[in-house]
Formats: sequence, structure tokens, C-alpha cells
Amino acid sequence: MVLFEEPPKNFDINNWKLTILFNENRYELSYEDIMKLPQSTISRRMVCVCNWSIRRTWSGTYLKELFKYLNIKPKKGMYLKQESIGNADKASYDTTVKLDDALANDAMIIHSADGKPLTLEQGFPLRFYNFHLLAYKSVKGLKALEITDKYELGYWEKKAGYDIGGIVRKKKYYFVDLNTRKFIANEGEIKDM
Ligand SMILES: Nc1nc2c(c(=O)[nH]1)N[C@H]1C(S)=C(S)[C@@H](COP(=O)(O)O)O[C@H]1N2
Ligand SMILES: [Mo]
Repeated sequence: MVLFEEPPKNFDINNWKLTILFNENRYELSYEDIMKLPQSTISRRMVCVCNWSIRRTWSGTYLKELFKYLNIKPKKGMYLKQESIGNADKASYDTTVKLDDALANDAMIIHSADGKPLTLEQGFPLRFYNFHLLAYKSVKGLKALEITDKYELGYWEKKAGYDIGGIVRKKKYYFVDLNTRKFIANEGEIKDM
């Protein structure tokens, strides 16, 4: 059984735009527009709900830079809903995160990993990432970001029985890139490994 959504078929980047919804406003950015935003490249660790982790070098734009560019000033206590492109025959993948937390933890919209554009499997053209949270809170093949006052479990998250918060927990993880297992004694982004 395919538990999650597969990458879109016959994907054409020329027909893609990232939609951002804030209050009554709708913004649309093409891949070209995204590549013109302030760029950052940084090595950060992703952690999977299945207790493994990998450090990669990610390139993209900080969420706060995107908001600055669009002149979006959300009030405190809002949420950010991410939605994927999806397939014609399948529901898209969606998840909602706390917006203040995403901004405070330097969440990014990412187009490249280790110097190469993401593959469709990795989330081409764009992937949201809050490294403070487990990978299931990060949507691949991003289509829309919506600033909302609703905090709800995503369709697949609900099916899988995942927790709505998704914070990286104090736990023993397997660090694939280091080929080592280690107990991590604090919550959130793993910075010291
Ligand atoms: N579009 C989309 N994004 C998604 C998913 C998905 O099925 N579709 N799965 C989520 C889940 S459950 C996980 S664990 C991670 C997996 O990320 P990876 O493929 O980079 O390991 O992506 C998340 N983002
Ligand atoms: Mo997952």
C-alpha cells in the first residue's frame, strides 16, 4: 500500500507557481521569482519520525526573508499551512505548523540540497523546512503556503497517527551520515551533531 503521496507525474515547472495566501491577499511566485529572492546556503540536520537523521547542505530562502520581500507582517499566534502539488488522482499532502515557531527557528523554503536542485522525490521544485520539527511537518513539491488561524492535523498525518506538533524529541537517533547512534538530550533542531 502506498501510504503517502507520490511525486507529481509529467511535472512542468513552467506551469508551476508558489501561491502564498495572507489575509485577503494572494501572491504568486514562479520558480524564477523564487531564485531571485535572498539566498542562503546552510548545513542543517533533518530528522525522521522513524528515528534516523541526516545532515545536508540546503539552499533556499528564509521564511522571514520571503515575508519581508512580500511585505507580509502576520500577527502573533498564527499558523502556516503547507500544501503540495499532488497528483490528479490523489489527495495532496498538507501539514500545518506554528508560524511564530517557524520564524524563530529559521524555517526555509528550499530548492537545492548539497548543491543540486531537489529531485521530484526530494521535493522539486520547492520544499518547506522547519528543522526544529520532524520531516513529516515539511511538505515536498510545495504548491501553497497559507497563513491561517486554524491549527489542524493534515490528511496523511491523521491517517498515520502523527502528533500535530512534530517537535524533534529527546531520543536516541541513528545518524546515517556519521554511521552512529546517539541519545539527544534536548528537544528541537539537532545542532551539535
Ligand atoms: N508532498 C509530500 N510531502 C511530504 C510527504 C508526502 O507524502 N508528500 N511525506 C512527508 C513525510 S511523512 C516524511 S517522513 C517526509 C519524508 O521526507 P524525505 O523523502 O526527504 O525523507 O516528507 C514529508 N513531506
Ligand atoms: Mo513519514
